[in-house]
Amino acid sequence: SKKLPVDGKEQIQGLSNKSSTEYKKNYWKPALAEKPFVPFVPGNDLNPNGARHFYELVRGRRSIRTFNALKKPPISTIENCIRAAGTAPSGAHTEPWTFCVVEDPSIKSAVREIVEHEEYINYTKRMHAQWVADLRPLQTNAVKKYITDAPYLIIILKQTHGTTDDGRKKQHYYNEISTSIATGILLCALQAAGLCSLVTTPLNCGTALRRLLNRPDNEKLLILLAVGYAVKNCEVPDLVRKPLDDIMIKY
Ligand code: IYR
Repeated sequence: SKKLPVDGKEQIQGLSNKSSTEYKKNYWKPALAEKPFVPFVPGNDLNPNGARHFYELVRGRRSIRTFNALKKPPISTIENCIRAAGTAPSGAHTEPWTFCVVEDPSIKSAVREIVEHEEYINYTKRMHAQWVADLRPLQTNAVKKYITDAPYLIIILKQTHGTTDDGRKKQHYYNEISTSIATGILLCALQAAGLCSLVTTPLNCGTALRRLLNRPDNEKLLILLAVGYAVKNCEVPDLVRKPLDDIMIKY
């Protein structure tokens, strides 16, 4: 149904006695290698308590805003959590994510400066009064001490496109959904490792953070995660989660 580009017609001259389906198959090369399937190896098929244990683990996750600046988890733990995130499913297996792990204090300070500058404008001008009111129970504001206190920042970028091995533009389908799923897995892995996190989506900071981190412009800021341990007397909002009956509908 799709027309071949003009230069594509030239490339398939030699195939002109074959069917048009055959032309297209030869012109529209997939970004992934076309290889024979391999046997599926089931991961964890005999664990009747697995889901309950997993729920017990993840229900303890809370976003915290006061990090212990003196207690730093090993980088190997962060690496394993990001390995876990990298197992996420993605559109056409494009793996359209980049996880920038920042521990350098001077880069953290620069991130904080960018975010606090924009958040001040967000809170005072860009966000609707209703939005600001809705955040009051969470006691957030434009001061972002957690950015310099947290031992690690994981700045998660979605790649809007990539490059194939032979130098063509590679489409990254559903890059935002794919990267968000990977982030969900990352949050679970951090929880499993006993670490605390804060998910933030700094409004209007994308370009400045991308430039600070020297990333190309096909990579767009999705989420800034602060990661580490809570301070000793850390407090969190008294939130209640929806019960199962409110989130699950059986048919
Ligand atoms: N990005 C701002 C505001 C903010 C927005 C939402 I929605 C939150 O759940 C929390 C904060 C900030 O980080 O303060």
